[in-house]
Amino acid sequence: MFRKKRVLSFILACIVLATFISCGASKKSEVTEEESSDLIVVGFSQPGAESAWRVALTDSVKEAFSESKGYKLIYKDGQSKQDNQIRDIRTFIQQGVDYIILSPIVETGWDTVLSEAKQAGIPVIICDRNVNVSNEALYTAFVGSDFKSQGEAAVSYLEKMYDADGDGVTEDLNIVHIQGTLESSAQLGRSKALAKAMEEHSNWNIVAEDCGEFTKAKAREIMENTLEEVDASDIDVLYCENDEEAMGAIAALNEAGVKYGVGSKITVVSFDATRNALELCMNGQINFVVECNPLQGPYLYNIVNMLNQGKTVPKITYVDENTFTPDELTEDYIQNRKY
Ligand code: GYE
Repeated sequence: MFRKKRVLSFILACIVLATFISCGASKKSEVTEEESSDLIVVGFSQPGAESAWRVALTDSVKEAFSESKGYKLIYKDGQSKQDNQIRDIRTFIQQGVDYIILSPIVETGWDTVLSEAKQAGIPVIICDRNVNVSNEALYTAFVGSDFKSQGEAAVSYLEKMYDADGDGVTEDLNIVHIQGTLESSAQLGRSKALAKAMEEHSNWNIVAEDCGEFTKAKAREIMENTLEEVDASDIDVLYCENDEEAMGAIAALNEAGVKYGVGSKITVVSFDATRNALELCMNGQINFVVECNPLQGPYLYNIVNMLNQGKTVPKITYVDENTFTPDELTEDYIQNRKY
């Protein structure tokens, strides 16, 4: 009887202890996730996963803020909606993260949520695309690309290519323009450069213009529709605002049996310089690719690290970027590329 009682109280004690441990454990994991631990917590809000480029950006940021370096990264995908990104930032604020990294889907509409982060004392670093806010003090720093320069690089390639005698007067050009997500910095900058060139060259014409959302599927659809309305033999240039769009448009041209690229009438230009697009460029299917560097993790890491040490950080950091023509590319280079 006595033994039975002792066994019973031992079992009871075990249950109490197990409950205590499990409660403690779940509480602890909540705290490490949301508030404190030795790790510095960074919330990263991405607009989506629409392109290989964006996947490369996500991987680069995850790699930079690893636990082995003392960071905990909380990653959120906004599923291509600004409202979701705003909700994700509010969640980060509630969780009391130490830093927020925001890659904004579009430029405007961030004032309120950025003010909330500022009030909570959480530094926000904008990455990839930029924001257009009433007060620049709403964010700490920007790391990303100069999209207008990227557009200008594409335009100046076209200007040189179609001005064989170098007198500044180019041939007449009919351009198909497939835009990226409207109102995103990447679209605005790349479109702005083309629009400026249109003003300068009265013989440049846009024969079709539509938004491909930076996706292959949408761009393919746009190109298919364009080929129904415009005679392929009238098209000189295909200006795609990212590689996915170039690949989608090329798929439509292939399907329709239309020739393009080096040695053909249609010149294709694209932005990003992902491995697949560079492969197409090396084979002459894309004439010119403007690089957009998604390997921004190390740049962001430096900024956060400096802030941790109480140092002042530069307000704007542009990442290193390049341009490519087929003759500059080798299989080795492409295969060793990170994205
Ligand atoms: O060009 C495109 C991506 O914002 C720079 O977004 C980025 C753009 C990039 O989906 O592929």
